[in-house]
Amino acid sequence: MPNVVIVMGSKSDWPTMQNAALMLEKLGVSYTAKVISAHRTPNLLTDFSEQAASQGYQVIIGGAGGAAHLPGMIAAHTHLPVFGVPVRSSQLNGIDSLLSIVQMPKGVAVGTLAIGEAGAANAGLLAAQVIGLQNPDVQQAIKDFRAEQTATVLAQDELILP
Ligand code: RP5
Repeated sequence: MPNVVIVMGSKSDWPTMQNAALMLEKLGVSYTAKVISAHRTPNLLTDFSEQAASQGYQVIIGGAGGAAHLPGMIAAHTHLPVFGVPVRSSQLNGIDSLLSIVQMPKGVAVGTLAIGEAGAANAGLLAAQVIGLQNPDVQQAIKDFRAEQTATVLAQDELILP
């Protein structure tokens, strides 16, 4: 069973959520992705969330847009860590998604990321960091990725300065 499961409310969320998948791939973390809607398939959402831990998943990434209850509802049904990604919506540009996900009442936690692609990529990174606690290969891949990122920025500086 993959370590991480990416859940999204609609197939239309995939262009955003694939950034989480790409990050997990880069860091060598096994994952799967599913479309489950909090509003349109509520019973499936409950079943999935209740069984996620016994299925062997270790981290859940939930992405949704608009009235984005998905990550919070998943978190309500599982003790696994849940990271929420606000998907940019057409009406309110993702502010609605962000506020829906971030304002969890005390007692049920969702780690909320930034709106859109950066948030999805960072959700993948955070999920990998959790998996990396028990997996030295993933931990090393994260260190390599960070070093690569640092080198890229330093190289940009050299290009600009005389
Ligand atoms: C949410 O509604 C989904 O997460 C998606 O971001 C949004 C729009 O869904 P579609 O109408 O594109 O299926 O539940």
